[in-house]
Amino acid sequence: MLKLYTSPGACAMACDILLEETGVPFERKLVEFDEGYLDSPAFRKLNPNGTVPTLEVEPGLALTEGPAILQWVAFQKPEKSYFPQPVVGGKPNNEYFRAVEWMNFIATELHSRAFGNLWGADYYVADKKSQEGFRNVVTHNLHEKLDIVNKRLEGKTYCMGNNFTAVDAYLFTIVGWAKPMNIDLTPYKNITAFQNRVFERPAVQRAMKANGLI
Ligand SMILES: N[C@@H](CCC(=O)N[C@@H](CS)C(=O)NCC(=O)O)C(=O)O
Repeated sequence: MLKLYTSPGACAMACDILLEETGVPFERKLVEFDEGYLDSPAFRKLNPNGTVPTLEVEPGLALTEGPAILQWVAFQKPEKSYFPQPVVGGKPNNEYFRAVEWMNFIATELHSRAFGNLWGADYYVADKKSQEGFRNVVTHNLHEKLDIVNKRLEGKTYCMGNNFTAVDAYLFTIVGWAKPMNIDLTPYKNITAFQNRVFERPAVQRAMKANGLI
């Protein structure tokens, strides 16, 4: 059986949500960052980066990196179109590249450069006073990116249109970090409407419950 290594509230929640959506049976291994599990030799053998999400797709063979895992999970149920097909009629499918574009934007601009730097400010910047300046710059950048996302969601039910996809699972998870980071999302009406819409999905609530988040 598939085994998802995840941690409550982490970026891996996106994979948890999508696995719940697909209905593919999987085992969930919840780990806490401070328990040392991710540094254990056994886990590092699976994922040398020592991060979640990690998806063991067969004994001893693991996939790492959220966007890759999300696409792998989506293609378990191609009929549900959780991710567009890369090639249609022998030609590159523009919708696929639009979805990849979203995934890359979320991974780099929102997940890593914005929220990742906010979470890690104490780690990246040693001096307390400089940390404040760093946080201000990162927060300013985050708001610019949220504005872009808000505009891209205008008139849409989900990121790719009417169909819920892996992109939505990822975006929902990452913008969900606004609350613990005290980032006010109320000016971003399309983002908050999107959050409410995604939260209504039973699979999302199952995943959040299993992680003790609701
Ligand atoms: N580039 C990786 C980043 C994964 C990552 O940084 N995960 C965090 C949780 S959101 C983690 O496992 N951190 C481990 C730790 O802080 O010890 C991906 O997209 O999957």
